[in-house]
Amino acid sequence: MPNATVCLPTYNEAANIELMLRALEPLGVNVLVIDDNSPDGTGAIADRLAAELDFVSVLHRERKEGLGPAYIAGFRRVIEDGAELVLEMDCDFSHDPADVPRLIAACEDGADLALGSRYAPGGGTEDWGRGRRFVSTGGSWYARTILGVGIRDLTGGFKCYRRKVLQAIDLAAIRSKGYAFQIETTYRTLRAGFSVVEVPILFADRTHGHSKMSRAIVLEAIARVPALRFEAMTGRL
Ligand SMILES: Nc1nc2c(ncn2[C@@H]2O[C@H](COP(=O)(O)OP(=O)(O)OP(=O)(O)O)[C@@H](O)[C@H]2O)c(=O)[nH]1
Ligand SMILES: [Mg+2]
Repeated sequence: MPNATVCLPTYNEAANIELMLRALEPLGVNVLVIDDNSPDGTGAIADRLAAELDFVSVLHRERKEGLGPAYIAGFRRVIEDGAELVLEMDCDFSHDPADVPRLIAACEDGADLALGSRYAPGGGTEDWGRGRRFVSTGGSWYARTILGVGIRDLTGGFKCYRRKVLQAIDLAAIRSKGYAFQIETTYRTLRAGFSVVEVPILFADRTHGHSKMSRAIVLEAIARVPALRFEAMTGRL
């Protein structure tokens, strides 16, 4: 088993954090919880669990700035601590902890970035209405077409990177905060010449807590995609 660390960003996940850490425990991974001072006390629960469980540590940040800055802070920490594989995962059980070993295996089989994919053959989403399915598949189609890449699930946030990828892409240059962060990191990985492999996953809806998705996050992604393409065309990315 390689040295693999799951970065787990949390904002108001008090109902999920303990269940998630217990579910990850048997997998042999390290976990870094990145909590943005959640008002519901998620950070304190994570601290209590970190004191009990060797594989858990916690990075506390002062305020909520979106997923992107939280992940970048987490990536820096786990790279410094020597992780060979770095995973991204939501703490709301939309991403099944049981799929973590499949993402790790894809990297061990040669992928530089393994992407949990809802839209690769064999993947899917659970009980989504037509509206939501349209927004999500439409969003991936929009990004794939404008960026000119073959990846089907560009907005997904269940990923496993080899260490060298995060060392090669310019983390300090990433400005995206919401879904756009997922698109941008995968695009930068492809542009840097690394191999990206989609691993089919079933995406479940959260049962506890609330989504942090907002209109601003969607608008950011719509605007960032052509901006990324432009930066690539003008040699800045
Ligand atoms: N540290 C930190 N974590 C965040 C922030 N925003 C969201 N998260 C976490 O990121 C993960 C994904 O966020 P969700 O609220 O599920 O948003 P989503 O998955 O994009 O939206 P849904 O599909 O509706 O669930 C969860 O673990 C959140 O707690 C943030 O600003 N800071
Ligand atoms: Mg979610």
